[in-house]
Amino acid sequence: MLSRRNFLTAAVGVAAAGGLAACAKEDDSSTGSSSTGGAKTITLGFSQVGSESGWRSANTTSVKDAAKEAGYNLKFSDAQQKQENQISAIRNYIAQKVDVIAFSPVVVTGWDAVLKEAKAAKIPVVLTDRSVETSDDSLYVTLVGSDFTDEGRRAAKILEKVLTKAGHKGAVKIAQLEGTTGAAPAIERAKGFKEIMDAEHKADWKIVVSQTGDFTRAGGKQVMAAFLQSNPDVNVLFAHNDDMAIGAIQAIEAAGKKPGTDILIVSIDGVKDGFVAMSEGKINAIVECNPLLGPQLMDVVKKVKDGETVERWIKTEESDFMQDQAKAALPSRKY
Ligand code: GZL
Repeated sequence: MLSRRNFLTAAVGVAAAGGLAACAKEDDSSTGSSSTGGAKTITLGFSQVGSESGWRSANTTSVKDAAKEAGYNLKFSDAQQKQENQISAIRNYIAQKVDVIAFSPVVVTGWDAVLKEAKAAKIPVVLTDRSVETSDDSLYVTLVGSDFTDEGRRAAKILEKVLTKAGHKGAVKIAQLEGTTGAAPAIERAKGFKEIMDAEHKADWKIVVSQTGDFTRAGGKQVMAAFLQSNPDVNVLFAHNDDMAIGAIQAIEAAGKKPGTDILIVSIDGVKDGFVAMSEGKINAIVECNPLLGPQLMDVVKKVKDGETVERWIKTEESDFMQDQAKAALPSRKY
């Protein structure tokens, strides 16, 4: 039984969190029904980064569909790419005493305080998609998501194939469109790409300009236009996601250049519009980053709720695609 003071604190907490989180978009897609034959329905609190890209939209759909399929009571919030909205959403879920909290952290730092609150409330936390830096490994149970450093390595390796196929001669002058500043995929994709470049192409590859486009089409277009002004001799674009690459294509064409020919483009994600751009010859290769994490996440949530041991990192399966594979692959793409 809550004492009056505790009750008020909790009530204030919920009101405050609710008020703060009002800036975020919330929906409570409770399914009500239990899929476990009478056992208590699992309530999952999920804080999503935002809706910045085609990848994110596909990820959100996968999470919501999988929660419905599993018969979970899903509380979902869209943080609009603001960490403060994610923190208030997590506080909201703590106040509501959900069974498990899952979230895709918009950036890697700044989570210890709120994760300690979840730990104190004995609510397990599962990371999905992106990881965090934390001083205490016990603050989350597992990460369900991709190896972004390996995606960066794969991007460099497939660029080698693209350059060979294009018969490229001479210096490789790379523009890099980085993801959201401070986000795990941005940090790690850049790191993996640089690892291969430094080890195998020190003499002829150079990243001549690099800036964040925040994973959005508008960001990619705006920053690429600036790149073309400052570095007109750029002949390769490495984009951390398809949405920025698609925005950059608009800027490249506006500058009277041919994307995929004058400027070779390697991107990451593998959303449908990325495959369409490849089939049109405007993107040369894509490293897949699978957003369909919902089923794996719901499986882990049940195990965590039941106190089972789970792996610390549950990685997703992914492939890589060259331009000439795009047309054949398009009909079977799921996102
Ligand atoms: C990667 C994910 C990234 C995608 C972007 O797992 O976090 O965020 O690559 C998305 O498209 O915005």
